[in-house]
Amino acid sequence: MSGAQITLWGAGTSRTIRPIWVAEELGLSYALIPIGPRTGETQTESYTELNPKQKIPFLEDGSLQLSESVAISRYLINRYGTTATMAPPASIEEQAKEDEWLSFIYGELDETSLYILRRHGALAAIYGKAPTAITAAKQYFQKQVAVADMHLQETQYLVNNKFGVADVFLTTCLVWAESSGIGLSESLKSYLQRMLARESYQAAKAQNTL
Ligand SMILES: N[C@@H](CCC(=O)N[C@@H](CS)C(=O)NCC(=O)O)C(=O)O
Repeated sequence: MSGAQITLWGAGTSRTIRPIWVAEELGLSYALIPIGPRTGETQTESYTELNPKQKIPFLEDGSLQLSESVAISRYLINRYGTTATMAPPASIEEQAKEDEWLSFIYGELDETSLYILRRHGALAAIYGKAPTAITAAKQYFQKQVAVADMHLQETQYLVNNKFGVADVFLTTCLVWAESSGIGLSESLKSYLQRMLARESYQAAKAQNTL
């Protein structure tokens, strides 16, 4: 979309789709610069000046420059969210439960399980082969995700029974898990179906291509 003051950098990964999905849920106008990982595009001088981490996703909104999929997604909701779209947590308790789920999903599912699988599976040429780490990471994912599975037996969404940023993160991890050959329970599959059927997810998926 043109004329937007929000610029999102990065496409093609489970992490880049998160802020794109949130922007779509919020109905925001944004410009997407679809640079990809390991294409050299995160290593250029101009991008490194913006984000010395040389990673995607990255956001510019006016004078604000922000990295990290969690921080960007939350920022968009805090700044632009409404009760009609995705509202910021309504109480300290709701914020605390969202923090709990997000920390768990990002720490245990994304970084400790799925990213280890990726580093030592698809990216083994860069990070080294480690078959034991792969097996352990798959088992670890299954054990950890069971907690979300149990919780979702009682509620449609992770926090306060309404769609929120924790659902964006869990969904993207479940898609990533399935594409890494990790089988999901029937109940997680049906949660995933519901999330993937959201119009904004479909719009984000179409945008998140290189
Ligand atoms: N903690 C970061 C991780 C970002 C990250 O590692 N992104 C990868 C792609 S998923 C990347 O940019 N890699 C850079 C490269 O390999 O060129 C976040 O959640 O945003």
